[in-house]
Formats: sequence, structure tokens, C-alpha cells
Amino acid sequence: MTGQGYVALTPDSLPGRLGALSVLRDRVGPAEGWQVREVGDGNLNLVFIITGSAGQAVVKQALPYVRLVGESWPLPLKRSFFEYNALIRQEARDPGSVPAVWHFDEAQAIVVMEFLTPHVILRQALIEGRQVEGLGRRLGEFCARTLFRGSDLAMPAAERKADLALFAGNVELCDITENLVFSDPYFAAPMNRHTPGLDGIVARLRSDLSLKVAAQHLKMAFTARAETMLHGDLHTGSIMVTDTETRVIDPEFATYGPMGFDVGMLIANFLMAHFSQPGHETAPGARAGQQEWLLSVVETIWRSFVAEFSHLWRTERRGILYQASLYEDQGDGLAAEQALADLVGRIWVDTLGFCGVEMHRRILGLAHNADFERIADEGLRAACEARALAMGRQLMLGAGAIRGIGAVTAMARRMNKEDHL
Ligand code: SR1
Ligand code: MG
Repeated sequence: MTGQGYVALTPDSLPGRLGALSVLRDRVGPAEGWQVREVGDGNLNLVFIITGSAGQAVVKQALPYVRLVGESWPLPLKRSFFEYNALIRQEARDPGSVPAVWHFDEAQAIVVMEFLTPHVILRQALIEGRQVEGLGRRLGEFCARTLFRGSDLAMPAAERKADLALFAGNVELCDITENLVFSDPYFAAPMNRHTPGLDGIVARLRSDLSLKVAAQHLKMAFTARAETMLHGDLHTGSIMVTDTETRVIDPEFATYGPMGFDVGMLIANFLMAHFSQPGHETAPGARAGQQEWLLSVVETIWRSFVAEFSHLWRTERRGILYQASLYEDQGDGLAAEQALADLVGRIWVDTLGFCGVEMHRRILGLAHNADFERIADEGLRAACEARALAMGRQLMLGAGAIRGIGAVTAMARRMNKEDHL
């Protein structure tokens, strides 16, 4: 499982092992003065912050197993290779959207990156009731730029095919998504867990045959439709923010897949943040403003995504799909606009479906969201989660009939007042 010579870092061993790297000496200062803390709180990796006389850096190292579960679940180190390759592509496609990568060591599965400060993980900020200026616009643009520019709409065909082959190697992380997102929530899989008060609604969802079919249609879209390079795990724990700045991190699940996957996962996590707010308020209704803001972010993500995607369609469509030679160059500019509207419509339907499965798997599967998990009162948590489960079902089954992002936020607003237990 581990590559030759791989050894996991510790805070004590890190200065000796990385102290000779010139990029760290230059940016952080001499290793003799380093202070190292391990701060990883995700499901998979080690994350260290180095503080030195000249600055700070982040060192992320893959472990040969799933940290959340332990050594009984081996996971290849090569996910670090995919993360590195995704980060440098995202930086090229949307400059300034991700942390700068300073060094990559494939054998040790180490990525050395810029330390983002005073950024915090967005999920934590949302639980605390904080708001971030420009968040929805920035995330919508990130999705549009990375998804458009990583596809056959924009890339030279040979380059795109080489990338498709490269990311096709990310088999084990795709396998996690394929099982944990699309299958496990819909039966009593061994690693699943849910809040006890949800037993009734969980039984109803798992006996809903249409839902099981919809989930597998979505899984087929994920496995078969290699439209673009996805981030692959775009949730609010994969985003770091200040009050005014947004950066996307952790693309180790990167793979080629359908455009709606990233957008759907992202929106799902804002909707879950919305439904979880009553579990974090200090007085009834105290988080009503935060809930409305979260829905406004959902709307802005989608609208900014469409606006930027449309802009790129009109200005950077140089790939092998929907060529200008077929449309604009023939005087058929209107056909290009019609093709754009059709494509955005397809992405929209995919987005809603992926949004629904993500809402289900974070409540029914192995990997839950702190938004709900931090609600200590189990009855209150179940009530909040049940609303998200019900909405996830409506999105998956009704995707084709939901007209516009305003209908989605209206649905969330309505369901937030309902009892779905
Ligand atoms: C076993 S890994 C569980 C989850 O953590 C990651 O962040 C992904 O979301 C994955 O599905
Ligand atoms: Mg992650």
C-alpha cells in the first residue's frame, strides 16, 4: 500500500525531514526555529502548520488509510498526486481560487502549500452564524471557470484526453463517492448511522423504489459522463474564508465527471447549513436572518455560475464541442445561444439530483456534517435533518420539473417550517 520509503510525518520529525527544502527556508525561515502543529480534522489526512521566523506554511500528507475509520480501511497515497494535479489546474483555470502550491513530493504523498490566514473553514463559520461577503458569487465563478475550462468546451482535445486518463487513476477515491454517496444511504449499509429519531423517515426513504432508481441514475451519470475535471468533494468543509475572501481546498477526489456534480454538492451543503440553523440559535428565530442569507448564497451561486459559464461560452469556446465554425461562423449565433440554454438546462437538472443525494448521504451515511452533528439535542437535530432528507428526496425525484433556483430556495423556506418526522 505504501510507496517505497514512505514514512508518516510527526510534528517532531517534520523539521528534520523538510527543513532542507529551500522553499520552506525562504518562506518560513530556518528549521531550527520552526513550531509545528498537526491540525488535521478531516476524514483522511495529516495536516501540519509550520510557523517560523519568516512566515507560515501548510504541509498536507496523505495517510495510507482512512483517518476517520483507521488502518482497517487502506487508502492509496496516490490521492496526494491527484490533489496536487487538481490544485495546479484549478489555479490556472481560476487564478487565486486555491492555496498556492509550493512543493510536491509524490513518494511521501506531501503537498506543501501557502498557509491561509486569517481564514477559517467555512462550515465552522456558518455554524457560528457568520457571513462572508461575495461568497456565492466567488463560488459560482469558481465552478463555472474550473468546470468550463476543464472540459471539451475549452481544452485542446489531446490535452483534455490526457487529463481524462490521468484522473481516471483516482479509482479508490471515486469508489468512496460511488458507495458512500450513491448507494449506502439507500440501504442499511454497515458503516451507516443516523440520529435515532429519524428511524421512521429513514425506513420510508429506503423503501422508496423511485428514489433508489434515481440514485442509481445519478451514480451512472457520475461514473459514465466524464464531462470535466471535478473538484469531487466540494462542500463547506473544503472552503476557507475570511469575512471577505473565499478559497477552495482539498481536491483529492478530483476526477472527470458531470458538471452538475460539484455545483449540486456545493448547494446541498448550503441547504443543510440552512436547515441546521435552528439547532444553533440561542433564542427561537435568532438565526432567521442567517437562514435567509444562506438561501441568498444558494441563489447567487447558481446565478453566478450561469452568468460566468455563459460568458466563457461566448468568449472561450475553443474546444471540440459546439464549435463556432458550426454556429457563429455560419451566421447562426442564435443556435449557439440555444445550445447554451439547453446545456445549462441539463446541468441544472443534474445539479438538483446531485444536491439531493448529497443531502441524504450526509445524514444517513458514514460521513456526516458538523452543521447537524454539533446539535446536542437529538430531538431537535432529528427535526432539522428530517427537513433536509425530505427536500433531498423532492430534488432527486422532481428535478425535471423544478423551474429555477428561486423555486429551490422557496422549497427550503417552506420545508423549514414543516414537520417531516
Ligand atoms: C471515507 S471518506 C468520507 C468522506 O470524507 C471526504 O471528505 C469525502 O466527502 C468522503 O465522502
Ligand atoms: Mg476533504
